[in-house]
Amino acid sequence: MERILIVDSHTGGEPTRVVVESPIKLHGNSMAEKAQHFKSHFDNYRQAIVCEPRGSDIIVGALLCPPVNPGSVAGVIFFNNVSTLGMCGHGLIGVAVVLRYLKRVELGRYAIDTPVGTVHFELLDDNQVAIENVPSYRWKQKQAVEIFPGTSAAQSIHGDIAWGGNWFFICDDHGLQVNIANVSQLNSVSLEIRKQLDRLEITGEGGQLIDHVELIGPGTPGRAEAKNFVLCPGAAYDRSPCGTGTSAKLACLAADGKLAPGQVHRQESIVGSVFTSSYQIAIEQASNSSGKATSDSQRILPTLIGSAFVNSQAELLLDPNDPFCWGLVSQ
Ligand code: PYC
Repeated sequence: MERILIVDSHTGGEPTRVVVESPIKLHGNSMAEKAQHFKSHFDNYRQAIVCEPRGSDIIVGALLCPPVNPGSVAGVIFFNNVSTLGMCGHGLIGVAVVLRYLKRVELGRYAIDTPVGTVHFELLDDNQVAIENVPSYRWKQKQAVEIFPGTSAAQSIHGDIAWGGNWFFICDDHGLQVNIANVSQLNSVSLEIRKQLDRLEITGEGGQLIDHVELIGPGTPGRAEAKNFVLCPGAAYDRSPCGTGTSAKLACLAADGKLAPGQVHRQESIVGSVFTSSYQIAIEQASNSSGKATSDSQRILPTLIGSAFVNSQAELLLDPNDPFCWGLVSQ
C-alpha cells in the first residue's frame, strides 16, 4: 500500500492540503516543467489526494518539491479537483503556516518557487502571513459577454480580464447581491459566464484559458472595501477572498486609478474572511506565464496578508484493492 503524508489547513475558510511526503518524484529544470510532468504522469495521484472520497471539490492540494532556485525554501505545485493551478494565494498562506508547524521555517521572509514564478512569503506569526505575489496586470477592460443568450434570462454583462497568477474574468455589473444566501445564483451565473467565455473563445493573453470568474460587490461597512464570489476551475467557489483573484482585482483598481501604490484594499470573501492587500508598481515589465511581456499593461506587485490554521495531519493510504483508490471524479 502506498502512503502519502499530508497536513491540512484552512485560510479564511478555504482548505489547503499540503503533500509533505509521497511517492511522486518529478522531473524538470523549472517548476513549470515539473508541473507539466505532474500533469502527464501523476494525474491519478492528484485525484487520489483531493477528490472524493478522501477529499472534496473545494480542497486545493499543494505538492511540496525541492526548490529550483538557489535561495528558495521549497517549490510548490498547487492543484485541485480539475487540474493544476498557476499560483494559489490562500494556498501559499496555508503552505507557509504548515512549514512553520513542521518547524521547517522560523518567522521571517522566504522565497518559494511556483510554476508561474518565484514568490515570497513573510511569516508574521504562527498563523499570519504576508505573501508577495507574481507581477499582476489587467489584460482587457470591460469585455462584454451575453449570458443565457436566447432565453428570458438573457443579460449583457462586462468584465475585466486580468492575471494574478491565474486568469480571471472580473465582473461587477452582474446585478446580484454578493452574499452567502445567494450562493447558488452566484454559482450558476459564474458557470454561465465561463461557458460563454469558452464558446466565444474569449481568453487571457496568448490564448490562455480564463478558468476563474470573480463577481464583485460592496464589502461589509467597516470591514472591507469589496466582497467577492470566486468560481474556481471546476464548479466549486473559493471560501477565502482568493489571493490570485485579489491580485488581479488590485491590478484593475490600479489601472483605473482607483487605488494608489501602498494604499490598503481589504477584500472580503463570500464567507466574511478578509485579505488585507496593497501593491507597488513593478519596476521592470516582467513576463507572464506565457513568457511574453506586454507594454500596454502596467504590472503591479501585490502583497496580501491573511491567516491560516492547521487543522489535520494524516497519512493517506492508497490500497490497490479499493475501487475508488484513485478518487471519485465528479467533473
Ligand atoms: O487564493 O489564489 C487563491 C485561490 C485560487 C483558487 C482557490 N484559491
